[in-house]
Amino acid sequence: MARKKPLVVVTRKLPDVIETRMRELFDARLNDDDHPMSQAELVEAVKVADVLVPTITDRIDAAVLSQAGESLKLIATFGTGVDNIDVGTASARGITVTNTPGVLTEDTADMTMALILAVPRRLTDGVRVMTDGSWPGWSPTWMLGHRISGKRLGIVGMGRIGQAVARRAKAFGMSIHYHNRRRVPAAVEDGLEATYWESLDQMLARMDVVSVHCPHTPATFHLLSARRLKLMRPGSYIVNTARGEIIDEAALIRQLESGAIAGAGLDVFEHEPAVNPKFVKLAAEGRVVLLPHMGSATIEGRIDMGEKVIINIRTFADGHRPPDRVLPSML
Ligand code: 8YV
Repeated sequence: MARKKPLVVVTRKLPDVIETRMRELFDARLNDDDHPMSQAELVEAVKVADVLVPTITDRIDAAVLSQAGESLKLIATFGTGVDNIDVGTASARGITVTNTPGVLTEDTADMTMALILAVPRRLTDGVRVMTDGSWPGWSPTWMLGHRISGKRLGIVGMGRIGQAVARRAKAFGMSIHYHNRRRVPAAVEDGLEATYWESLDQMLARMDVVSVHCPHTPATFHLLSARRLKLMRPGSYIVNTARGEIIDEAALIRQLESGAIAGAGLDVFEHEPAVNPKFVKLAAEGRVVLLPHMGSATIEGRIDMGEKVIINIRTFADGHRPPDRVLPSML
């Protein structure tokens, strides 16, 4: 007799090809209208599911997990970051957590590179004059930005995405510097001609562009604090495609408003989907470029993520250790 298919609750709409496969393989409960689930809906989901497939828009905290039914044994999140999940509590309740690392590295690095270029080269200023019809015609001293070639890029968090950004930035002529909990292997450092800074403070004080790529954990919350942002060089830029919570946003706004930091390229925010209106004002002035958390938003990436979720569920359901297990000790 065929084994009972696991009941898999997916909290948001996924690409059609993934949902079709999930329907074939699992007793899949999908979210056809893609509405973000309330905490009450999440509680209902964990009460009945064998597997929960959440995304970044779901807060799977201790309160939700305390309501989980006996059958919930796997949370296979659709995404790499797990800061929206209380992994410690899940693990204590015998619930395995998996994520989707690796498949969104290149897309996120591409978007980071776009932001590294966008602010110094005044991309949105240029787009604006073309769409509002205010282009006065070419002039040698008009719409001048700053060169990025020859500048120092400081990468905060040299994991997969940090390294992918470093490869791109090196090809654009930037010199690569990084701060990480652990120094990366010498072969990686040598290939990137990267300089390791044990002290984040010292690195920040010397960079032209700083780009954030560490995960958001209790240890990295406001890692770029008011004190650290003040260490940044006058005229420098900051880019964040990781998590909004890693930068003290109020302090960043102060530094941008005073002109101490020349500009910022931000894809992520502390209180998503809310965006501080001061950022919007700065964006209208061309001082910052804002994107709506779309670093990994490619159809190819989303399908790869979905396939990883399916592999994790299948492996787990077959009684094996899923490939992308996240342990509390990894955070
Ligand atoms: C995803 C991300 O879009 O994977 C991550 O950690 O930040 C994003 O690129 C999102 O998390 C999907 O849940």
